[in-house]
Amino acid sequence: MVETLQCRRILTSLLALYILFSINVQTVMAGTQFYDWEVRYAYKSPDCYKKLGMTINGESPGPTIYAQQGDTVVVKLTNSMTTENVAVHWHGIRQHETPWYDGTEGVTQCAIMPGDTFNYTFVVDRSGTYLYHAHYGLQITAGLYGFIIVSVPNGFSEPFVYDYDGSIILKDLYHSSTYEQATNLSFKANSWIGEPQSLLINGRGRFNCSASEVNSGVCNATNPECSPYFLTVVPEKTYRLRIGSLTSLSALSFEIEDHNMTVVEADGSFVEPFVTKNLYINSGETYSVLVKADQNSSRNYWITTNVVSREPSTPTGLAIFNYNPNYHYKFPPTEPTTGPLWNDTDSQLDQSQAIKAHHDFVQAPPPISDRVIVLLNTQNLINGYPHWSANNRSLTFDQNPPPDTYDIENYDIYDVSENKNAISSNAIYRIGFNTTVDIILQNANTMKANHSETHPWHMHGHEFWILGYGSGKFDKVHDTKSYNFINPIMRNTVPLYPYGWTALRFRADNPGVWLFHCHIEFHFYMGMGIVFEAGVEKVGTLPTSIMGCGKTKDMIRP
Ligand SMILES: *[C@@H]1O[C@H](CO)[C@@H](O)[C@H](O)[C@H]1NC(C)=O
Ligand SMILES: *[C@@H]1O[C@H](CO)[C@@H](O)[C@H](O)[C@H]1NC(C)=O
Ligand SMILES: *[C@@H]1O[C@H](CO)[C@@H](O)[C@H](O)[C@H]1NC(C)=O
Ligand SMILES: *[C@@H]1O[C@H](CO)[C@@H](O)[C@H](O)[C@H]1NC(C)=O
Ligand SMILES: *[C@@H]1O[C@H](CO)[C@@H](O)[C@H](O)[C@H]1NC(C)=O
Ligand SMILES: *[C@@H]1O[C@H](CO)[C@@H](O)[C@H](O)[C@H]1NC(C)=O
Ligand SMILES: *[C@@H]1O[C@H](CO)[C@@H](O)[C@H](O)[C@H]1NC(C)=O
Ligand SMILES: *[C@@H]1O[C@H](CO)[C@@H](O)[C@H](O)[C@H]1NC(C)=O
Ligand SMILES: *[C@@H]1O[C@H](CO)[C@@H](O)[C@H](O)[C@H]1NC(C)=O
Ligand SMILES: *[C@@H]1O[C@H](CO)[C@@H](O)[C@H](O)[C@H]1NC(C)=O
Ligand SMILES: [Cu+2]
Repeated sequence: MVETLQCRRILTSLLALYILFSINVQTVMAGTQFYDWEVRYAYKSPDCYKKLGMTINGESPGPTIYAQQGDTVVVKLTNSMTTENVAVHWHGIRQHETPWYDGTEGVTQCAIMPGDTFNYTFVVDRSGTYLYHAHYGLQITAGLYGFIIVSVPNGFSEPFVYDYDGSIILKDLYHSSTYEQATNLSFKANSWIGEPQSLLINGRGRFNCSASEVNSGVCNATNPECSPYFLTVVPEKTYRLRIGSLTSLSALSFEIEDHNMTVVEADGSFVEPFVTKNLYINSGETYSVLVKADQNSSRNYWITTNVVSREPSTPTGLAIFNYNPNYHYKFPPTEPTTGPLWNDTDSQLDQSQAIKAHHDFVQAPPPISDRVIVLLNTQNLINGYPHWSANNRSLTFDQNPPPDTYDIENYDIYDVSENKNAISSNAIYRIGFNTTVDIILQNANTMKANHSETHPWHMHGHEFWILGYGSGKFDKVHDTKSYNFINPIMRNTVPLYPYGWTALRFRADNPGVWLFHCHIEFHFYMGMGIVFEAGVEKVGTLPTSIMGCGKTKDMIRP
């Protein structure tokens, strides 16, 4: 035992030395932001309905990480859940030189076991609005999520001005346990878990409880945990609202009654500003919008969020845009909006296409790519159970490598019968280091007739240029001519719309092994993702902390 502890201590200091020497002098001189987190389950009533939720230091959403560009963030994470492992991903942080701290269980690290402490140490090399969340099982659904906000370096001006900064994180909430959901998704042939019960704005929602739920004490509408979020504003001031979504399933529309929003940032990139009444936001996306508090300040206004892309059965999520601090609990006099038509895909596509790089911050993409990977997105069966696949391969820890393409000529993306079965695969694509890769995401029918779903794809370790979107089957002769090489935005998450295609380009310049996956947690759980490997020979010595667990392992470490 003593030996084991000593062994651990030595390894810990080696790790510390390694970190010290692997970070350049300039970043050591920048600040270090230290966070001490304890992850455990606690009873929570986010929408008045009491259930177990996964918390960080007792909170869900967890504490916001604040840092300045160039800072080192250290998160000392202790797993105090008694029967569950955990791993946390820093969504949008590229992890240059620290690919092992990406937090993707099974890809970049072994999970953190109950009782263990793991230090995540990484540099935030770019300002912007980012997220963090669990990357193990269905733990986003269980409640482990929050913001990372990285401010610009001293002396740098962003291409927009505002008086105050605020943040809003969106979530969908299920009352059933994630164990029940996972069991049904894995082992029941015809059991989809359905739509969420509530939409949460900054962790707060309101469920319309039944009398028996009230009587049994499981639901209490006067619990302060589920009082709506009030964003208190000063008249005539401009607010930068950072909006992020970590929904498990739902694509959302977000709006503020009688107030337009100017979109200025997306996933850390500055956007050529445009005005909108409602913001569409998919899981894994972040935006900054500017909102001026310029309406009649003798009343309050609804902040609302609604499900889009899937036929909704979840009530509107509500918060309050509050002009008068003395009216703290005053609700608006109007009925909240139910948002845009859920199936108006064209207006969602229009908004995606309106998101261009700010003219002063365009980074030109490489003019040609070295490789094109076409990924057909389908829903299939494997051994009778539903899965999601890319090119007929569903991600598991199998040894089968995946293909770069599929039978493009003959595949009918509208036909349900073509995608009955898939096979599992490790889905690892080996990419030449620093080569340029195009990915064409091609959507298709699900296992239901005349039905195709939206999938927001998220890439770890990189941003990519979004070259274009289109509907129907991608045509490599005509559609490549419509690519935007003038001012494409660089993002880490991009939607693929029903029966459509999305084209993106990235440079594989970050040595490591990185996930690229649908950010709908249930879809990823059902295999919708692939893995890129590039330049692993440049990664260097891996810290021992990422490699498994157990006393035997400790004893045989060098
Ligand atoms: C994590 O970092 C803290 C503070 O730097 C240190 O005290 C602790 O020993 C580290 N724990 C592990 C498991 O590396
Ligand atoms: C899981 O399946 C069981 C049995 O079909 C059903 O009663 C239950 O509601 C399902 N749970 C969820 C979360 O879908
Ligand atoms: C809540 O549910 C009850 C029935 O259980 C219904 O009468 C009532 O209109 C609902 N309230 C809201 C705000 O939807
Ligand atoms: C509901 O919550 C309020 C506020 O916490 C509390 O005063 C009240 O006793 C609770 N009601 C029930 C039935 O538990
Ligand atoms: C929002 O923008 C639209 C279109 O530019 C405009 O017609 C409308 O008056 C604006 N609304 C407010 C409240 O500023
Ligand atoms: C603002 O609203 C109040 C209350 O509805 C109303 O009395 C007042 O006339 C309004 N002011 C303006 C400028 O519209
Ligand atoms: C959109 O959905 C509604 C039902 O919610 C339906 O009536 C309408 O026909 C649908 N529109 C399209 C274009 O599919
Ligand atoms: C997918 O894989 C299964 C199992 O190998 C095979 O039967 C099926 O034809 C494949 N489908 C496509 C579209 O390639
Ligand atoms: C990757 O390629 C680009 C363009 O050729 C070059 O500017 C850059 O230095 C290369 N990066 C690395 C890490 O080799
Ligand atoms: C469903 O899709 C089939 C095949 O593409 C098409 O022939 C049919 O008209 C569609 N049905 C409806 C109701 O849209
Ligand atoms: Cu998906």
